[in-house]
Amino acid sequence: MSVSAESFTPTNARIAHPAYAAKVMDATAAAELIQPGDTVGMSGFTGAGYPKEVPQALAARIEASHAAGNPFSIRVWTGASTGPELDGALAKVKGIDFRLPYNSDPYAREQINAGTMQYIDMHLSQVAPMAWQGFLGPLNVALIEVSAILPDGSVVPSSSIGNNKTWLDRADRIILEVNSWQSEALQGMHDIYYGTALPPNRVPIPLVKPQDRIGQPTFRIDPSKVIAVVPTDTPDRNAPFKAPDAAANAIAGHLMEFFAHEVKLGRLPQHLLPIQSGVGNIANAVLHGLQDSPFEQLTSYTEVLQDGMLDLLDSGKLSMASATAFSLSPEAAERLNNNMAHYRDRIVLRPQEISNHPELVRRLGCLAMNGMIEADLYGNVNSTHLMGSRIQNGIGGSGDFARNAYISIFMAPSTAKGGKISTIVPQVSHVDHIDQDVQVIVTDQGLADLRGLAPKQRAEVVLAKCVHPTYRDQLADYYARALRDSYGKHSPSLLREALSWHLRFVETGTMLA
Ligand code: 0RQ
Repeated sequence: MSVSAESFTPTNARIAHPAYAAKVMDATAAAELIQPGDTVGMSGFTGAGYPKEVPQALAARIEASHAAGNPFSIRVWTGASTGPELDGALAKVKGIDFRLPYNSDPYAREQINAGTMQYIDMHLSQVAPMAWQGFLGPLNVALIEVSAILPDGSVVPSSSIGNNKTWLDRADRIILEVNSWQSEALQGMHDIYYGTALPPNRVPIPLVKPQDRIGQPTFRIDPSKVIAVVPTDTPDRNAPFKAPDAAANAIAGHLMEFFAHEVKLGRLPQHLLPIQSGVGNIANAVLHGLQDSPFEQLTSYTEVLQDGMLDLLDSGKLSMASATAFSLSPEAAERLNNNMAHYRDRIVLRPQEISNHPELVRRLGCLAMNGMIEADLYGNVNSTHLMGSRIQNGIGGSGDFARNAYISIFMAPSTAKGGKISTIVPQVSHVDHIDQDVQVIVTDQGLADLRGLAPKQRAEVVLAKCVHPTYRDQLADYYARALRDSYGKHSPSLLREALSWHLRFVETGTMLA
C-alpha cells in the first residue's frame, strides 16, 4: 500500500519517509522475498551493523523447507565477519552455499573446512571493486541494517559501513532493517565517498589526513528497488575481550619500546603515524599499551575500532579515529551509544574500500599491527591457515595494510596450543604475507626489526629475538643444517624437513586438543 506524503504520519520515528514506511513488514514476510539460490549482499563487519531479523527468519524458512524435502541455500557476501544471528543462524541450517570475503563464525568455519561451503577469502579493500568488475556474478538482493530513514528519504548507516554502498548500488532488490537500538546520534559520523570508478575512469582519492571527510553522511538509494523495510531493536553482538595476559602485555611492551626508539632516532614523528590495529585480544592489549605510553595526539586510520580505541579517545591520547566499523565488547558498545554525540566529532566511519585503500594506507604512512598464526625464520607470515589447510578466519584487511604500511608489524605469542606449538617455524605452512611485506615480527620473547636485512640476517634476528626458549635449540639446529646442506644459500631451507615440521602436530593429535 502506498502512502501519500501529505497524509503520512510515521509509525516508527526512524522510518520517516512515506515511500519506505509503506514497505514496512515483519522479518518473516521479508525473508519470503529472497529466492532460493539468490546472491545476497548483507551488511555487517566484525559483529557490528549486520541484519539480525531477516537472516534468522530466512534460516527458519530454510529449515522448514529442508524438513519438507526441499532444501535450499543462498550465496552470502558481506563486509567481513558478522554475528550469530546471520552467519551462525544460516550456517546451522546449511543455508549458505557460498560465502565471501571473511568469516569468523564457528559453524560456518566448520562447513568451510569440511568442504561443504564454498568460501573466497579476499583482501577487504578489493571486494567492492571486484563486485563491480562483474566476474562474481549478479547481486540479487542487498540486505542492509541502517539506523534511520530521514524525512527526505536519505538513509543513515549503522555501526558499520563495510560494502553497503556497493551492495545498495549494485543489487536488483533492497531489504532494509532499521535498527532503533543503534544511537540516533550516529547521524553525521559516516563519510560515504561516491567517487570510486573502474579503470580507465579511476581518479585520485582526495584524502590526505585521517580526519578528512570526502563524501556524504548518508547513503543514496533508489527507492524503487526497496522491497521491504523491517524494524528491529536488537543489539550488535560482540564477544567481550579477555583482559590482556602476560604474553599480550609483553608484546605491547616490546612495541612501545620500538616506537620510542624510532622517535628518538627521528625515524618516526613524535605523534607517530596513523595507527592501524588488527582484530583480537593482542591488538586490544597493544592499544592499552599506547594508553600508558608517552605518545600523545595520536591518530588512527584503521579498519575496526576496538575497546582500546575508545579508551584512547577518552583519555585524549588519540585525537581521532577513522575506520569502517566498531568491534566493541557489550560494555564498550553501551558506553559508545550513551555518548555517541561526544564521539561523533572524533570518529569517521567509511566504506571498507576507502578505510583499507592501498593508495590511502601508503599516502598516510600507517603503522600496521596485525595478528598472525605463524611466521618463519625469513619473516613470511601465515595469518589464515592452521597447519596449512584449515582456515581460521581469513586475510581480512591485513594484506591491504601490510603491503602499503610505513611499517608493517605482525605479532603473536611465541607458542600456541598451551606451549605445544612454536609460532616461529622453519617455513610457514601457508603464505599470506611474503617477507617483503613484513618488516617487524613481535612475540612475547622480543621484537625482530627486519628492515634492511637480507634473508640470512633476518633469520638470525628472528632466532635471537622471537623464539620461545623451548624451541630455540631445535630451530637453531635446523637453521645451522640448512646453512650447510641447503640447495641454495640465499634463503637456506631443507624443504622436506621444513614441510614435515607441522605434520607431527597433526599426526600426534596436538591439533585436536
Ligand atoms: O585455536 O581456539 O582451537 O585453540 O588458532 O588463535 O590465539 O585465538 O588467535 O584471536 O589472536 O587471532 C591470526 C587468527 C589471530 C587473527 C589470527 C590456533 C589457536 C586457536 C586462533 P583454538 P588465537 P587471535 C584487520 C586485520 C587475519 C585477519 C587480520 C586473524 C586459533 O589475527 O584472523 O589480520 N588475522 N585482520 O590455538 C596451530 C599455530 C597457531 C594455532 C594459533 N601457530 N599453529 N594453531 N593457533 N596459532 C581486521 C580485519 O580484517 C577484520
